[in-house]
Order: sequence, then structure tokens, then C-alpha cells
Amino acid sequence: MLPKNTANNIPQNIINKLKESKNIIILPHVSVDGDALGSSLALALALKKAGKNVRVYFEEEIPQVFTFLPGKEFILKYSNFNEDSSKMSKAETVVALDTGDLERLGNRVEIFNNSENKINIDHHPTNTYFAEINYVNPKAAATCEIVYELIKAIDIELDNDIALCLYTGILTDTGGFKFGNTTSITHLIVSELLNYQLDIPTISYRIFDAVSKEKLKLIGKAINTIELHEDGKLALATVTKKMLEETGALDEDTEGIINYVRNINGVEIAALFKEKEDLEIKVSLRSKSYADVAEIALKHNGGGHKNAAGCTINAPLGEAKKIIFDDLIKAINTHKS
Ligand SMILES: [Mn+2]
Repeated sequence: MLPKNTANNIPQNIINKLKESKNIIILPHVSVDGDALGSSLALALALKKAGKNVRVYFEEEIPQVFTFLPGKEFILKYSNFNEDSSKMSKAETVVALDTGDLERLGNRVEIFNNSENKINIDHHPTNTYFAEINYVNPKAAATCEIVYELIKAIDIELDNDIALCLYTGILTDTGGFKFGNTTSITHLIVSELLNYQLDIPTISYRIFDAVSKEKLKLIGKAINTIELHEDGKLALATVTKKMLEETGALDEDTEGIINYVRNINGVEIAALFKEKEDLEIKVSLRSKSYADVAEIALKHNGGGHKNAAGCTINAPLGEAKKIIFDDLIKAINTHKS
């Protein structure tokens, strides 16, 4: 058992709503990551065991790196309410997981709005409390930690598949237990998950180390764009559409490139500008210690955590850099105690 005072405290109305509902839809955020996917599939697997009809709606394909996860049978792809041939995109209860704001639900916000009971479970400090029932715990390293508690609270037994999903989410959101969000609770939860059959070396390899030659070439190109400012405390890098075309890398292959930039000695803030469309630049932000990049992201209609955040700027690439540059410099020179 987890220490009571530090464990997540799942509100009773969430437990009740899930217990009472027969049809439940789960929504992870767009550009799904290990935590959003892991928490969604873990909750789906658990609720299925409790006899519920569960669907997990995605707006995109599962990233290749996570195709080893169980629970794919719950996943449906969604583009718009009227075209949904499954006619199931309406539920008694909808649960948004790992989603900081409604925009992060993309087109699936229709599903959210059309469902009877709306629940928001997340750990982003920038969460906008957009549902009727909200449970946001920024102390949780991953939404998977909260879903672990939730599954326990509803009295559903863990199993190998659920443990694999939860472990994957916690592993990815803590960067392999290396980020500052890792707590004693994280390790207590994982210590229980390790009682199930988890192939740790294989999971670690697939998530952190396995790389296609296309991705490696893209990393090379991105590294060549790195520019340093403010005595080497600020590092910027770029991934253009052209670079993706030239290397044959996938969109998801840009994941993790920001870490090379952040890891440079002396860098406090790293920013990766990814050209999604000509006028749509996705900005990933990382800080090493004191700088609060969530604050910068929030100012530009994004969100995230103090040391990892992101936003989208609708401008050409060069312009997007200029728009956010002063905020980056300011954050570098702001030392909060
Ligand atoms: Mn997360």
C-alpha cells in the first residue's frame, strides 16, 4: 500500500461515475505519447474487466514505438462526428486523460461535448479544469500514476497487460526515472508493477534506444541546425518538412530530438521548432533546472510542465522563432528562488 498522505486522492464522484456507467469513452491527447496512450489503454483494459463497454478514440495512428502495447482492440480512429461509421462516439461517460486543455482533444472535442458525464484526469499544472469533474494532480509524475490509483480505487485487479501499459507511461514521462518529477510514490507504484511479467530490457530498448536509419539521419540534420545564444544557455534547433522528406523519416521520429539539444553542457533552455505546415510551427521546450518553460508555452497558447512544455505558433518558421525568442531570453535571465 502507498503511504496515505502522499498518494493520489481520487475523488469519490469519479469512482462512482465509472462504476455506474456501462458505456465509457476514453480520450488521450492529440500527438499521443507514452503516458497518454499507456493510461488510456490501462484504464480501458481495467474497465473491460469490470464489464464495461469501453472505446478509446484516437485522431492519429499509434506511434510505431508503442505498437507493442496491449489493448489495441479498444482503439478507434476518429475524424468527425458525422462521419463516424461506428456510431459509438457518444457515451454516458467520457474520460479525458493526460489532456491539459480542450484543444488537446482536437476534433474529438465533439465526442467530449456530446457525452453525458465529462471527466478530466491529468497531471499537467497548466490544466484548465475543462470538465464537470476534474482531478488534476501535478505531483503525479505521469497520468499513469493516477490511473494506477484509480484502478485500485474501483477495485479492479491489475494484470500483466495493465501493468505493461502503466509501466510504459511512467517510464516515458519520467524519462526512465531520470526527470525531476520522479518521486518515492513513482518507485512504490513501479515496485508493484514489477510483480507482473514485464520484459524490462525489451521495453527499455524499444522506447529509448531502438532507432531507424531514417530517424538517425533526421537527428543528424537537426543537430546541424543547433544555434547557441546567451553564452550557450539557450539552444535552438529546427526540423523542417524538407528534412523529413529528404531523410524519409516519419513525423513521430522528431520525438526525442529535443533531448540532444537540452543535453549540451551549459544549456538551460532548449527549443525545437518543428515545421508541421508552412504556417504551423510546433515548438517543444525543455529546461534543465530553474527556467519555467510552461510559463512561456502558456503565453503562446500551449502548456506543459516547468521543465517540459510546448506550443504551436501560426507563422512561418523564421517568424515563429522571432515571436518566442524574447521570452526565451527572459526566462534564461530570470532566476527564481
Ligand atoms: Mn503525462
